[in-house]
Amino acid sequence: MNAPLTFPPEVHDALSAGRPVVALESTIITHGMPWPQNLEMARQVEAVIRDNGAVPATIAVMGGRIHVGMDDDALETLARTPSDQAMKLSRADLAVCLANGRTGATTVAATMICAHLAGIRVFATGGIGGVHRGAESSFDISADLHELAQTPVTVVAAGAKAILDLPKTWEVLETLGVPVIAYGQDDLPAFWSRGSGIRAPLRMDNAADIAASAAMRARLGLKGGQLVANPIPHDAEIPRDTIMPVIEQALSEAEAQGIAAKQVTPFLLGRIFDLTEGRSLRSNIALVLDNARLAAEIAAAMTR
Ligand code: PSU
Ligand code: MN
Repeated sequence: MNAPLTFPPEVHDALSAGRPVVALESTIITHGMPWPQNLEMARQVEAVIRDNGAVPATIAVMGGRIHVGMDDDALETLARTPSDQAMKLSRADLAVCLANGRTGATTVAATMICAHLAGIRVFATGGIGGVHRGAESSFDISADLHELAQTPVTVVAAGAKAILDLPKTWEVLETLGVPVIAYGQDDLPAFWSRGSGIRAPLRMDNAADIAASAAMRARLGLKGGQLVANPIPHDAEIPRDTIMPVIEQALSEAEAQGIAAKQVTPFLLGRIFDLTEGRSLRSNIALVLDNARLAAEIAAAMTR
């Protein structure tokens, strides 16, 4: 394979020396959070990974290349790019974006593909995409789920975003053979809230166990990755009773305005930000930072 990958020296050196590297996505920067908090989040997340002994590699497509790691200027340029000027890339459109020399931000699915091409085994984000409410008529199921089933990267997230139909999302992951591992508790987390009332199929309490199960999947020749569902830190949590009515309102506005396909998730996150006067964004940033810390620990355990 001869994929068009570009690495900053720090990432290149860490990968060749077998030191821990954590991949980060860029759709959360261009489509998931407003300027300038998106840039602050992107910088903080990289700092947390460094503080925990790993090298961060934020992934995006620019100038016909997959950038696996970006310097601060590139990060700022991407964070300032209006969401309608960056493609929101998944498996379906990654190659098109590269071939046409366009700018693209990678979702969970596309980031997993790029991380795997680069030899990175762990990736931290906020929440994965999943089965949208009403999927029984819209058929809107994120390609993130199928990517977890086929690309061997461990994804650390605060579960799936609570705007989704969480029970259906977990059912699909089970069908696809993806290990869904709650970290440090029995309940699956629900993004802004620590609990969901749904018991996790698997639970682990330390990074070494997560690293060992990824290694065992490889020994068994099993395709696909793992989802580590890490609950949001206590002090940043929004209780379910508080966030659910807000989600319901955002969902009904999306339906009334005919929002569909790739616009759904960014629209809902934006409305929930407005309706909570920014609280949802502060929580989202806090959970991403904690996921980055855990991902760095897992990456370190994988190199041992
Ligand atoms: N995590 C966040 N905010 C986000 C995302 C993740 O905290 O915006 C992005 C990821 O890139 C994920 C995407 O892959 O949302 C899901 O989009 P969709 O539902 O259209 O598949
Ligand atoms: Mn979708």
